[in-house]
Amino acid sequence: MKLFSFWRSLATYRVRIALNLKGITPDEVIDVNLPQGKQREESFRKINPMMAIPALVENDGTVLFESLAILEYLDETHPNPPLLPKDPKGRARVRGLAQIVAADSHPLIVPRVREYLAHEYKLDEAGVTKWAQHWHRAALTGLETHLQDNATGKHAHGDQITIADSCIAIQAAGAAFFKVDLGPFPNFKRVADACMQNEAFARAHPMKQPGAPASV
Ligand SMILES: N[C@@H](CCC(=O)N[C@@H](CS)C(=O)NCC(=O)O)C(=O)O
Repeated sequence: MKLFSFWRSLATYRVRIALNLKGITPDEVIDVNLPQGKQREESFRKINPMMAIPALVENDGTVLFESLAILEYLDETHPNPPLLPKDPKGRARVRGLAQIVAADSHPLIVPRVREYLAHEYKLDEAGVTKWAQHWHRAALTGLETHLQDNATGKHAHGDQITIADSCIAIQAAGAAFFKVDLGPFPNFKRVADACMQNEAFARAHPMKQPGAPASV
């Protein structure tokens, strides 16, 4: 198994968490340097035409793309520990929480969007950061309300770790990168902190990856 990764990639962080939880170690982790634009090179486009990481290449050569699809694939092929609840309503809630992060928030702050804002609309660094902070806070506001629900326990859905927790952990890492204060989001912060107590999450953190700087 090969994982295409970059230390700072939040979508890859989601996948690293699931791999660690499932006890899977990729045979190879291939660095795709996003600031250098390696994701746009022809060789990587053949792996993922969307020019984004993560991509996971199975031993038979099957290329898996889109982090949430990869998480569900890993959950189906390595059922223990399960990352989705058994009941349909619980599964829908967990997938919904995950998609607030992966579908509604994260796509607005990825490098290609920030670069487009800077190059096409001439936003300076402060303007791009303001954009990223705005969309972070929008997701955090929604998540905070959802996490006030009785269905939330130690983790996003009850006391078991689910794919929603991997998305909450990456949202918290993104908030730190973009200097978004989590003070107004105490339920979110509590769940994110609970994740970071888990070694699988802590080891997968961007700042623990090869190539990460000492601080951001
Ligand atoms: N929806 C995709 C998002 C993938 C994505 O945008 N990844 C970022 C890194 S976190 C990336 O590779 N960006 C490259 C770019 O924006 O140019 C997923 O969840 O896998």
